Amino acid sequence: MSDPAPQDPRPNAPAHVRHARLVAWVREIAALTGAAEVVWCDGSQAEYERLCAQLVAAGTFLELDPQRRPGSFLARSDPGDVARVEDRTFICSQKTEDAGPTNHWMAPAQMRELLQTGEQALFRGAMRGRTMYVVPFSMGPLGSHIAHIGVELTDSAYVVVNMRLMTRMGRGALEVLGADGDFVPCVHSVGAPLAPGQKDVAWPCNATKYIVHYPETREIWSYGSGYGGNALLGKKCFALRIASTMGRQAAQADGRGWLAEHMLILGVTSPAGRKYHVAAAFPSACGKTNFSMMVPPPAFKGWKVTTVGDDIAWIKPHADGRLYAINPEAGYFGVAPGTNEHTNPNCMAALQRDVIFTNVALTDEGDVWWEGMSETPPAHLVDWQGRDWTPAGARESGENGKPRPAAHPNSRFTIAAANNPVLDADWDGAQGVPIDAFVFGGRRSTTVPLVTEARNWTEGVYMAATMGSETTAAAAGAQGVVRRDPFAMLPFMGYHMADYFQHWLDLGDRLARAGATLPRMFCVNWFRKGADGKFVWPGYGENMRVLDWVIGRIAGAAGGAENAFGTSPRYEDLRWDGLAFTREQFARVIGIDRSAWQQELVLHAELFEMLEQRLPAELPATLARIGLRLGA
Ligand code: SAT
Ligand code: MN
Repeated sequence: MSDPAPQDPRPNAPAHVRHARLVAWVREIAALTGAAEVVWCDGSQAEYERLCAQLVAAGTFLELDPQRRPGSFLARSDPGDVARVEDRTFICSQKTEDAGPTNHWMAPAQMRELLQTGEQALFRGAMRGRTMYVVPFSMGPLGSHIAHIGVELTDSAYVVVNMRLMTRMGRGALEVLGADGDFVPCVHSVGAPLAPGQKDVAWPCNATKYIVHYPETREIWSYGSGYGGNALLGKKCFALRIASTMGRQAAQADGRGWLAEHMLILGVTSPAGRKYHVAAAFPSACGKTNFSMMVPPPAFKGWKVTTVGDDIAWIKPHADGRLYAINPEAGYFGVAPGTNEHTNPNCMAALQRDVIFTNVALTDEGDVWWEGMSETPPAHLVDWQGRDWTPAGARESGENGKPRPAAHPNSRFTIAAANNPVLDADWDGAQGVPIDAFVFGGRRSTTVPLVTEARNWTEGVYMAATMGSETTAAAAGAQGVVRRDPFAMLPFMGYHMADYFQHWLDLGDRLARAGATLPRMFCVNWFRKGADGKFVWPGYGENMRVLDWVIGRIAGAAGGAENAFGTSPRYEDLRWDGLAFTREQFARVIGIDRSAWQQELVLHAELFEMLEQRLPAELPATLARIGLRLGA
């Protein structure tokens, strides 16, 4: 007689879980990771409050003063776990060429050995002494034909409460899944098992980190980090890396497919009540949240900007031939530093209650502060690492002539979309909203003009594909370095970047041939600097002037002048009422410096060379045309 199977200490799935495959997978991962307990999350408010209280008791959360910031908490991460880790992010397609030269790749079998199957596999026993939470979630409105379901298994209660704000999480998602629906399995461990009696730390994590995607089998495995996009697996891992591959694969079935993009979606309504929808791609920490919640300046009385999404868009062609977008998320994980009553008053209002802050500073009154929240910092703070902080001390201990920041530059807030005072009425609609324009923007202190419209879809794809941006604190590594960031998707592409360009070109081509009106394409840059090192363009609410021109172009009402790359406004083509901005200043944000652009085109060519094997011929052809027009 063989030994009886060891008693499974973990309770069974609750009665309402009807999905046998899901239950079997949960058991399998619980066994692999050695989790002490399995908890199925229902997504209720009571559950959220219970977990927050538990995080307070564990020292992960500090409750903020309920008079000043009700329902809100501050978490301080491990100092080594503060941003996405791009060099630890892998696309494990069967063939290395399918991941392409912009991604890190490892053979799936080798990665599985490392993570799951090998004797020393990282996930083996990774959750010992911890609870494994089962977190079912919907990316997109529950039941929308554009939405998809995921289930994250995680040993971090911090992740669970963030997922509750960021996604449609819990019973509703399970109901959509039914008895045999498809879901993307997401396994997450902070990689810090606890021995019996071992005391936990406030922010468990592991120096070894792996953020792993298997695009063919649509699986996500994340190890070692508890932070943001590394750990909230619905966000970059699913909604961008896996979803981008799903959208392209769908093209093989229906000839069109769909797009998963690093884009905000906003509605803009004119005083006459005409509403337009704009989807805009910017790299991380380049102002997507601010743009999506923008308050038009007083001169634009009667104009309204409303938020559909602040970070990610899933975009599908509709029966009417137009592209419709949903926001797959249900909350915002935004950058705190720089957010204030001027840069984003709507966000400041949204942050008044029910917020999870991570790595911002704590005031003596039990509230939060970050660089840029007010001009003068409070006289005393506790910084993001829990140390005393004063302005004088910060100056002394600073680096490169800059005071030591009280909040980490990539400190974040997590809020439900429902907190947003300018949430778009259609943000949760199953059909999505029809897109009138795509905007692509990078952070460039030189070279790229304030705004340029592409003359056609191919030129728009070219603009997006060759976009460059200076790196920010959203990812670990050097900051302020210009790199090519095609479509702001460089860190988020699930397959070969050149195949992605082809997917965009094909989609436009098919829709145009079916007689559809395609969205117009624009390239913007809010970040040109003057000789004094200061931004020339005032940005924020004043970006309404650019948005107004974009809408004017769609409506056929706004003028412009052609340059080598497309059409840009002349001074007289923008509205200037209520803003003192001279022709000279305008020339500095719109001008095209021929030699800087000749340099820029060399960088475009370098990108194309890297992607050469699969690069659509239209792109180098467009490059050559621009070179000619520029007189290169
Ligand atoms: O950490 S996240 O990836 O969620 C934020 C960002 O980089 O955009
Ligand atoms: Mn982002």
